Amino acid sequence: MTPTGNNPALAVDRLRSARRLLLTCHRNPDGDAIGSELALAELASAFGIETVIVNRDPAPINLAKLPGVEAVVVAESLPPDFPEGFDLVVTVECPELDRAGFDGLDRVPILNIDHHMANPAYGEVNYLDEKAPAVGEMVWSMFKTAGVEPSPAAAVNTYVALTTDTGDFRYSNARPRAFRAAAEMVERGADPPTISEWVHDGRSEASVRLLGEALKTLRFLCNGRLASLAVDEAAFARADADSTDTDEIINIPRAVADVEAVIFCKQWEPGVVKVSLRSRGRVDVCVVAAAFGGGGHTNAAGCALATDLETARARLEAALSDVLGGR
Ligand SMILES: [Mn+2]
Repeated sequence: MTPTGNNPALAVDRLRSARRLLLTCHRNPDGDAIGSELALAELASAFGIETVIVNRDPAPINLAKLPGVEAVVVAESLPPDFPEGFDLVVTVECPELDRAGFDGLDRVPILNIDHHMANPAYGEVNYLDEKAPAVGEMVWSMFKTAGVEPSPAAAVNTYVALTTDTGDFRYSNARPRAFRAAAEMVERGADPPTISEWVHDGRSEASVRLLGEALKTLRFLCNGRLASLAVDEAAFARADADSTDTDEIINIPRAVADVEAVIFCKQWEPGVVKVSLRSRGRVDVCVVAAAFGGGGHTNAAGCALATDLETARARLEAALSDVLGGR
């Protein structure tokens, strides 16, 4: 039987028995993915386990100051000594294994750590907790379960995970559990003003130029309850931007009064449109993302469509309009 549950002891026990570990996360990593990876690498190291962190895509520039981030390898393929050089793969934030962007990860036993809805428990061991505010908070629990004192760096990295995934404690996952973990992280060395400055005031120039491109495409539907943005390859080129520069843009229309949901369609390579969805309150964008083969959370989800930008945008607008009850 596959051990599965929201039980950090399962994950700690499996991790402890590893000798050399490959750690990875979903493509286009965010603060929760990177912060969780770095903290997990520290926990593994406390167990005497050598860890290699390999991600398919670079982290956004606003995460560049995370302690230990220089150890993260960004590569298009797995290391040359994979699989024989490794006895465990840990995936964080991967609701499906292929979200990591590497083929053949399952040639090594997998420990799957995630808080997305509908993760199918593809690992040998699965530590899954849909109610966790961030995977970083789950990793924090692993330290406590293991009896390993987290360093200030681990406190910083898990706090970054928590603050980014809760939208600075503004989203619906900002429950007492998130604040309890945050208090412990702050007690052990995470400094909220410093981290807020990294996360919000560390943007690239290109991301601001791309915001300008995106805002030119902004339209409101459903009597102002739905907002939609789209950036194509030409817009990325004009802004001299890449996939790491898109992160905060969706939050601008999300902050408009009456807006309940936002669609942001991004095309930085031909034939594939990446879609981010955000909502406020009761609108469940995860259901919409899932209808297009994606997933996520109630208020933040995403999917990818193999089509052109305007077709993808129109399909998502139609789907969200249905959810919101008409254009
Ligand atoms: Mn997360």
